[in-house]
Amino acid sequence: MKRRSTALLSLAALLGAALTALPAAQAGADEVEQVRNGGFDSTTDPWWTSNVTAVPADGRLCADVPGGTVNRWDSAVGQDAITLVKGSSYRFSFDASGVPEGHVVRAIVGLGVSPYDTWYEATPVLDESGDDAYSYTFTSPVDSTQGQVAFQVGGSADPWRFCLDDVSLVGGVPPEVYRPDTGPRVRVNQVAYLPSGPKNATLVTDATTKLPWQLKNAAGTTVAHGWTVPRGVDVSSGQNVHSLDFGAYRTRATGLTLVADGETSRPFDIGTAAYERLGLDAVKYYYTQRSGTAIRDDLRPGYGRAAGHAGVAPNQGDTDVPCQPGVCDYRLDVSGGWYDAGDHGKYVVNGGIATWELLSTYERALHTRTGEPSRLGDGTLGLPESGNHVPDVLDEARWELDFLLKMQVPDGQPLAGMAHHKIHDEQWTGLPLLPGADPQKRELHPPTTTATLNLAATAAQAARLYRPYDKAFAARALTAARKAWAAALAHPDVHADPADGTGGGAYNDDDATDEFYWAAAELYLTTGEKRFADQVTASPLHTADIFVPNGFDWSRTAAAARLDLALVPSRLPGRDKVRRSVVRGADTYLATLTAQPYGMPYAPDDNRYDWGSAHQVLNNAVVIATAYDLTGASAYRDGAVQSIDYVLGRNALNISYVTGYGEVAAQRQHSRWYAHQLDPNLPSPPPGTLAGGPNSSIQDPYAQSMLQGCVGQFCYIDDIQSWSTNETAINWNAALTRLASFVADQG
Ligand code: 9MR
Repeated sequence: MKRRSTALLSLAALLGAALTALPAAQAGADEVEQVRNGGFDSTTDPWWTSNVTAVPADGRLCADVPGGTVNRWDSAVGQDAITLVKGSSYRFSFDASGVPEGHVVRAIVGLGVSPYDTWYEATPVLDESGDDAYSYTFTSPVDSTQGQVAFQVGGSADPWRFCLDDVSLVGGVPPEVYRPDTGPRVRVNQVAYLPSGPKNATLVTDATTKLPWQLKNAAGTTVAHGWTVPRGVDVSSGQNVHSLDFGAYRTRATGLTLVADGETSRPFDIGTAAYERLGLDAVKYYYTQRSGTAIRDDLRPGYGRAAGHAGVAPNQGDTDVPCQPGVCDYRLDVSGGWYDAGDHGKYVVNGGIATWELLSTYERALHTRTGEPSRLGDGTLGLPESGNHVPDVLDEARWELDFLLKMQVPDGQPLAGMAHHKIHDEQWTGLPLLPGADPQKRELHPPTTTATLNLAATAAQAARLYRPYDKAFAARALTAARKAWAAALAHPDVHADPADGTGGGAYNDDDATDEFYWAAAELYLTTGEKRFADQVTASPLHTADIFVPNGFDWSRTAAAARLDLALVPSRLPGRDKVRRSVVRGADTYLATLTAQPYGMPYAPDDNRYDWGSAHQVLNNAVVIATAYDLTGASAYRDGAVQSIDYVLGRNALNISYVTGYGEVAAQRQHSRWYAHQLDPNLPSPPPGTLAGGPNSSIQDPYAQSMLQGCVGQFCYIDDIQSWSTNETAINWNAALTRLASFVADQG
């Protein structure tokens, strides 16, 4: 505590004395200070310092922080042996200043021993005054006596002075109730409705009988009106809602609003331009996810960065990577590919489904009446390869395909032909951390059957799509696919360890039946060989109802096979039945959409929103869109187009889950390099980045502290710490790519 505040100190001491004399209930008996000597009055014990020089400074702790460090945790001040009680709420507060101003401190409460979990963190930007008090409330996700309060101050090029005072962590405080700001109760697609498409909105209201609505142009003049339809209590949100349909209005305009029940919606357009942009932005996302190459600032202003994991220190890889101890005794060059998400890991299973969905966006365009392959043609995405006479979407997918091929176990080694499941850091790293600055050791994890079949499926699909542009690559891909297929047949049950989740995600999946079906389908569609047709028709999944409420994703891949068998021309016996099965799946999703007052084709069992639910909504819509491609029936086109409304703002939180699209959009996705929320010098995610979206399991501590007891759609928070509700990921943007491309084609 600073000396100049002695008056305050004695008052506090007096109050403290008085409080102890009060009955427990009045005093807040459970409010207990966990920090020792947070006032630094005569000593800085028991605080420790790491790579800073502590200087006594008038009743505060000041620290000279050296310049030239990379990570926040490279310099720090902290205190260990903090006790925390799971489910208890804590107020974490301190005074802090920085000279020169503008530096940030990462203030954390976490585990004081390896693996140094972070349970709560805040990153304020400091000014010079030192009078700024910071205070936060959070709920502890754990019981621990090995907690730590620390102030990480590294990562600055230049030296600076950090001062700290009145550090406090008080347990037993009332929990802070988080109430999201959901804005006006009229919920719309905040971006655009297609002129000839469906136009629906949702009104949150206590009213149980119909209400009038007006559609207003930018000047405030009513251009259409009608009545809402009461829908009762919506299960996905717990709200009483009405829906309303203004599809009869078809005039292009910007800045429209809907008014009902005294509320005015956020503005939106009627037009097609936004979808042409979104169809491109969703794919442009992949360039800035690239590993192994410098990102050019001229191509993505504000996103230029040094190459990550290109064999240059402090990176340890990815050009020469060993296996985890005991897994293999060779090393592989697995450079390139895309970073999976907000981490620096690269996973064959997730890379596989993401690559498939990008390639299938292009392939769909080749074979359907509304498809326009030129939309993603050469020169459309602003890539280093633009101008090479290859469609840009194929150039982008190639970046990942080359990496996937490198993950195959070389000839002559045990399990030759299989694919390593993943490669990532030995330990989890903190945020922010640019890819080129990651100092962790990189390791290959054991080969698995599912990874091997992801490689077989995508390499086989690549063989047919790249043949017109690069015959040698197409041939190499097909050879690798055949080899992977044979290796998977020989090792059909080698699965990822669910406990292998340190330093990267586990992506465990102990059923490869769907991956076998998918790989057989891609190999058949490319080669036409009977043995693959037989494998397809013999799969138990070929006739199963695979269009389940949660939809398809990296772990449930049978739909990738079924959609391709339905769309890509072939002589498969019984192909009509395959096509009809997709239409039946679409009927189920359409029925869900119709029953949902928010109009999305997603109603998970028990209202348990899945990890990445925003992309599940989109993937279910992809099935509906495919039914339109197969039948030409407008109900499917309208259903698929309407589904995007939910993702762009027609939802309980009134938020667009796509960065840069909509008046209020997600913008703080969990990422180590789009970490603007933690470091003002870093960018936010690029426009067109999909957030994971509501996740009922709220696995991360931040979501747990804010969203306890959340209902369905409310299990989401736009904060960089919430990796279970708000990450960005290559498979999720692939779903956005495919649906946005379909919607653009319907303009
Ligand atoms: O999206 C994945 C989800 O389905 C899994 O349940 C979860 C746990 O394995 O992992 C999610 O994927 C994350 C991956 O493990 C690591 N990179 C970030 C991914 C998105 O959050």
